[in-house]
Amino acid sequence: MKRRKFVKIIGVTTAGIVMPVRYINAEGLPEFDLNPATMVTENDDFYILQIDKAPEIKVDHWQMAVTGLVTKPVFLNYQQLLKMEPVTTQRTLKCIGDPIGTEQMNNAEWTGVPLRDVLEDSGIKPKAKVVVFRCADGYHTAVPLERAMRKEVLLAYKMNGEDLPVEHGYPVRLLNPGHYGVKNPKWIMNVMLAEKHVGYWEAQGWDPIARVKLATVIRSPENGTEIKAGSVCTVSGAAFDSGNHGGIKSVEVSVDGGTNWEPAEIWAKDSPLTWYLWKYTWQVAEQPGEIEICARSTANNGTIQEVNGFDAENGGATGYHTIDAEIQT
Ligand SMILES: Nc1nc2c(c(=O)[nH]1)N[C@H]1C(S)=C(S)[C@@H](COP(=O)(O)O)O[C@H]1N2
Ligand SMILES: [Mo]
Repeated sequence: MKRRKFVKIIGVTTAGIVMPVRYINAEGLPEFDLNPATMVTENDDFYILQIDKAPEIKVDHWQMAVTGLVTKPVFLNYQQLLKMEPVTTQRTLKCIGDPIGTEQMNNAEWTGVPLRDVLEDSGIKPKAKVVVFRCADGYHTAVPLERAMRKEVLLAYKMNGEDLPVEHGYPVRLLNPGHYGVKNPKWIMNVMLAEKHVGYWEAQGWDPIARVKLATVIRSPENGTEIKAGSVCTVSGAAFDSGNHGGIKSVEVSVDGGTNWEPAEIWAKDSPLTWYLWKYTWQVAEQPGEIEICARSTANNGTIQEVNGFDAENGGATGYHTIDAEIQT
């Protein structure tokens, strides 16, 4: 058992702004739990993002059709899908609309079959350039054919050992690494080979390819935390590039707004297609004052995260995630 006695404190800054609730432990030190605390996110804690209510699909009636620019349309039902050679692997999903990935980014262990194992039998015509997914909730999106044929692209039907939860796409969703959540359609009903297609979000100005950008998120401490001068704190979070830069090589933390950087420890990882969890043990200075904590990553291909990433609204955010905190005596 961890010795722990939480005391809730509502702080007020000098500017008179109410700070969020903070916790101190039995020793009177602020305590920041590791966040994320586990490599795999439980199904109930995994973020949910969708255009409408989750459709309830009965598997007895579910059948996925592969149509369009093919010589031999394929029809696959749930039982046939389960009989195929499965792959079980961890994958992280991140929403394109989430700044840096502060909330809408989680990791799970999924089971499914490579999409290409299904497409292979359909006789794809040379004119086909994209694979269009039509979903039971009305959502639709397209993936370039050469990206869709990668062996890592899966039709997933299990999440953390359970049947895919309704909210996450039951019975079948796509896992399309290297691309933001928008390109990972849920509740797939129809797969159509086509020359081109404008998807649901692209029609509203979002990036049609949606490659994941290198980003680092600080999940603990939270913005606006008060920190005891001279204490020892743990700063923690996650870094992710979805394999687009070869995975994460190292993470650094700055507690002075980006002037000086210290190496963080990557304490959990699985593959470049999953998030890298990091932590940094910080000996807090004795002087009180307001500070900025930021974090950045270097990828295995040498890419270093830039300070001035844009909040590129339609292409996914980059740049440093910055936390404002206050050291107090
Ligand atoms: N059918 C369908 N699939 C969808 C969506 C949707 O609205 N409908 N939203 C997409 C978006 S924007 C994201 S970020 C991911 C989120 O997946 P999750 O809800 O399982 O976390 O689903 C994607 N797949
Ligand atoms: Mo998303």
